[in-house]
Amino acid sequence: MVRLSACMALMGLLALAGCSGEKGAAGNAITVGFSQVGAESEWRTANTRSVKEALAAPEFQLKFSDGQQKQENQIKALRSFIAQHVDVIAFSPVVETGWDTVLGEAKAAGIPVVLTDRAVHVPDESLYVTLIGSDFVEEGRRAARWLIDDSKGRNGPIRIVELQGTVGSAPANDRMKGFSEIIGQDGRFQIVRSQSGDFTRAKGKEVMEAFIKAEGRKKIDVLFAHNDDMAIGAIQAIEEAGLKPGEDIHIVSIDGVRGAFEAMKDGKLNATVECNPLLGPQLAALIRDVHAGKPVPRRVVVEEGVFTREQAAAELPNRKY
Ligand code: GYE
Repeated sequence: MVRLSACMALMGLLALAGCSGEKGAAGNAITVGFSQVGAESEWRTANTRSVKEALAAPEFQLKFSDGQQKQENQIKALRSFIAQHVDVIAFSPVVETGWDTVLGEAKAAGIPVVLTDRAVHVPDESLYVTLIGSDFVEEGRRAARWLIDDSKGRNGPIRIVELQGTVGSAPANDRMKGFSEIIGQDGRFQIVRSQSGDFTRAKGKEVMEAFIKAEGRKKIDVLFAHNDDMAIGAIQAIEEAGLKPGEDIHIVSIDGVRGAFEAMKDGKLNATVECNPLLGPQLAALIRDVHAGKPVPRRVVVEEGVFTREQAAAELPNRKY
């Protein structure tokens, strides 16, 4: 009792974070190692902000690492989290494959792994506890359904170019899959070119320039971009080629970031499929439960919608990312 009150006096309100001193300054805080993909898009920076805000002191002690879109950096970060004996590892894997060894090491060290945003392919499902993130296949389907709706009364062939996300990443694989599943049911559509723009504006612009050049005099009717940033880069390329984005080439992308709403307001982007990056609070709740040994659902899906040019001006003030 005496010791407890002395400790509380010493630490003041921080006593809430615990007096054991077991984990140094962080007291009883849950230590979380978070390995982020990078800072490639508006989506990603909003996601990082949300995670950092939700996994804040005194309840959490966050060790944050930016992988700069390289798997080797993420593997190094995970190994360093294991060496530091963090309580929980949370991470957003840049690609789906190649994680078996390092996740095996986390398991051997008794550290639970929570996947956020992107999935992995591992032969042993026990290598992670849960995955919180969007349904990317459904997002691809939504983009395709919007396009079919937008193309009412139009004759084929409707020629589509596709800007894919990072090669081997869950959102690129799944969005491609969902989109072609729906498009494939309508004989008018043809995906004439498809290449990765790595989810960045700069690459989106570069690849779109190459598409326009390669297609020459053949008309590109539609651009499907796996994220808004690549679409925004591509819009520049389209304008520089003397064409009108949103009119000459109809554009649908995914994320629903502020930049996309602004482009829609200007009439240059036709639609965006929402992908919510604000996973922080739900992630914090999952980590709390995992740390407490409570059962958690194997998959937590985020709810999302689709927005068009017509809705952009009214929706913009409500957007949180
Ligand atoms: O769509 C893209 C980001 O994994 C859902 O990654 C995320 C994707 C998002 O770079 O903008």
